[in-house]
Amino acid sequence: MTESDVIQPRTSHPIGNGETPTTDPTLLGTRSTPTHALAAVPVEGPPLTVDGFVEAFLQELHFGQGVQLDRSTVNDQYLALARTVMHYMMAEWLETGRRRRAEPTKMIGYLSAEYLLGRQLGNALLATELTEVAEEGLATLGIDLATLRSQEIEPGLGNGGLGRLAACFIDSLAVMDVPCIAYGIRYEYGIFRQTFFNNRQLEVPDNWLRLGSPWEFPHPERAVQVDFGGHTERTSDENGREHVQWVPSWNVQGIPYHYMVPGYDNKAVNTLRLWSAQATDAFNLQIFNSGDHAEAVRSQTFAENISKVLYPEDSTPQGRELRLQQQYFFVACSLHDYIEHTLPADFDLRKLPDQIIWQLNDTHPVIAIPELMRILVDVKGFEWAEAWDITKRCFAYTCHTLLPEALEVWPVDVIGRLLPRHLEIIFRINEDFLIEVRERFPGDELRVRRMSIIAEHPERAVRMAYLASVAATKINGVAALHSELLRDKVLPDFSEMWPDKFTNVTNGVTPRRFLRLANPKLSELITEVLGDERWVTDLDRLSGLEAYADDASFREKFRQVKAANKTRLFELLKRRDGIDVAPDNMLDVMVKRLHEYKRQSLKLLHIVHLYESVVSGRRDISDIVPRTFVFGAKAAPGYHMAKETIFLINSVAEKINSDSRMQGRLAVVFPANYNVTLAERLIPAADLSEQISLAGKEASGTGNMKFALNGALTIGTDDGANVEIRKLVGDDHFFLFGMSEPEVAELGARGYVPSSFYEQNEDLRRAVDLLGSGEFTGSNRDAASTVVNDLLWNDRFMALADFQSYVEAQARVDAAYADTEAWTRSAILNVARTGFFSSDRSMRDYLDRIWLR
Ligand code: 26W
Repeated sequence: MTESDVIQPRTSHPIGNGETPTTDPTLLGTRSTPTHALAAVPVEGPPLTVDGFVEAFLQELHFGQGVQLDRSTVNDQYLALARTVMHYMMAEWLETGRRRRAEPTKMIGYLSAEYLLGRQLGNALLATELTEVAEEGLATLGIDLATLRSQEIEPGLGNGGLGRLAACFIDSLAVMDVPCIAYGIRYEYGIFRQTFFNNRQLEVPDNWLRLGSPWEFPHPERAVQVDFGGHTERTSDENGREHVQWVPSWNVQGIPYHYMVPGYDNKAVNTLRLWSAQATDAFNLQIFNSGDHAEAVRSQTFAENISKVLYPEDSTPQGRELRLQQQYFFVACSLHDYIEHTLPADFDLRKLPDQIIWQLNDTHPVIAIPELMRILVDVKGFEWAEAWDITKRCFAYTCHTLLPEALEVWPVDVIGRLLPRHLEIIFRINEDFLIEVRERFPGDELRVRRMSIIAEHPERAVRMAYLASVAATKINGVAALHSELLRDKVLPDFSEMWPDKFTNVTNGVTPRRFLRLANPKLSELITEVLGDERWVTDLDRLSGLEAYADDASFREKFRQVKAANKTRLFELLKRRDGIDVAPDNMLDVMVKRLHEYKRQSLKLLHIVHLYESVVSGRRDISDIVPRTFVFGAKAAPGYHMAKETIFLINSVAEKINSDSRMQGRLAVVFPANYNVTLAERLIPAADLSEQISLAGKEASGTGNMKFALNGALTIGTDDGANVEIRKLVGDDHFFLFGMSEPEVAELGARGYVPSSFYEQNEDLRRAVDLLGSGEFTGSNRDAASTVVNDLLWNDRFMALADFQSYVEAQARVDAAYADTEAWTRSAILNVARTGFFSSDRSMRDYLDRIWLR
């Protein structure tokens, strides 16, 4: 039974017996709600002084939280502090809105199903330049700012790279004062909290709202009704023109929650608008009046399920109907919000492409394309051709993957059941498109079949990436190599047809969160030598550090910063996970989602190889350069191989860490629940960054950028943005290993046989054998067999083929690390040469290559 079956049979038209389902007056009257006759009153935040701050804070505590200082909990204080800081941002938020309404320019509508925001308080304090004032002011009350900061539960409304990228991008747009509304879903439960039990991953629901959510403003009066299900009806008008009416069978409403997205030092604050699903009153009432109270409550739950939980799948869409409901839900709310509430009432929609560009963050919001067509044709009365001409200029599409299994495909019957009108529109778009293909390539029916938006096998399904490609003005990949492969291997037919649609924008990361906030000590050092803080919004200025790489006293200071960051991390790991970390080891870090293509198992093989070489007596422990290997990774709950890999890593860690022969010179730590908050502590402390995906599989990576910017050296393949990092920092300051993408393709074509690598490489054989022997898994061989057998007999991502090269590169790392001065020099050059990876630069590229074209 699907979710929609639950209510459909009982109440076929719960909102009004086939009438146009847009009649709920509480939902639609928002345009008349504001009383524009009133004059705006100037808004000013509290004074930027310690006294002013303390007064504002106490006001919030007393009148916002309703508690006296001596009775207040840490949570009361945190909430009051958050609200206080927001008062300082508020004037700028309101002013930004006023300014934008007064001089409307083209804006960005960023559509993303995920925003992995991380904690808000630190960033808000930074944006308002209140950090010191707050620290001092709170201290006068006997409150420690750091304690309040750690009270915040981060909103984990994303899975990994794609969601974090969205958060970095909206930060940069605010910093650059570019008008943008970012739209998404206010999941009640974000990415699950990971715990370990008997070395296995357990998932705990992430109830991030449970202690209150001070950063959001709900606007129930701006609710939007979203329809689902039902059928379509056709009528002809007096001119013989056909009109289609969608008669849906159920609906929900979307309540917008507004979040401020502050800039930096520029008085601009943008808006993030996340939608929460609720049952509509009409919907509830009808069932309630029929006397079935239990059913009324049940249907309410049903509606609210839509924004209940983030799907924890990363790269492997499950094709679940609820996921499509989520996608349509937030996209329909967002388009409606913009067209009906943001544009002036008399706006001429033919000019829509001059006013907005909708950026599709992967295929998750692609249903927006037929939705805009539906609005224009069915609701606003446009002719198809004109509507299509408008729609085509309103969307741009970013692809974030190369894995075929990550490309979303929706079965035709699922879309037909949930969104019958949209399915018709998709068919019509496809029909017209295929006519175009036939005109361009007469007689090439094979090509027509290849390019069709509708796949016929294994079942009839809509290829969302193709729909996006047909409609979008621009299609971009997220790193140079990725964009090339996207053009030539994933969408070759489309790039042949429309070469100009394809472009690249290499990803970036926000220097505010990932350098200035996460690494205050390095920031201070940078500011000291560059003379000012302009680098925070102009990251190319980091090149000014080049000269200091040769300055011995600067190198010493740089090392002190790294050492202090390690201490800070180790204190956290002790407190958070009870983990003890040897203070002087090289810190070798691999943090990212657990996925076969990212090859955590390759790193595990290297660790086991080192361990084996010591316990077998082939190497003396004193010859090992002391290292602590850190893993951080969540596995999708249904991803068996990934979960088995986590189990193996934990098992290996347990064994190695308790083996006194290692003398602490070889240690493996795997703190549970890697998230943005932990990343902010881990990355600044790292010496070595592991970016070891099989070439041609990681679209870009953004963790790689964060590490380099914080002065870690990278060991990596020629994949994703690693390619660009290596070019910029130079071969001498980057440890390259592994096959290149063409070599991978060639080996694949020849026929890859992993066991032949196993047989020919003694170190590899010994490592694999030890891993499979049960040595690490309580003599239970089977416990390791899923991963080990896969490596030996399948190894889709060629870990065994790259093993030798990886081990050799790791030996170069050891040698390089032994020369402290040279290592530090390389680390400094990594910082100095990676200013390019600011997300501010990415945003400029989007503006130049996509949004303002
Ligand atoms: C469940 C369906 C699904 C499919 C794909 C969910 C999520 C995805 C994303 C495309 C996964 C993702 O986060 N991709 C990452 O995007 C980053 C930002 O561009 C890149 O840096 C990473 O290389 C890419 O894996």
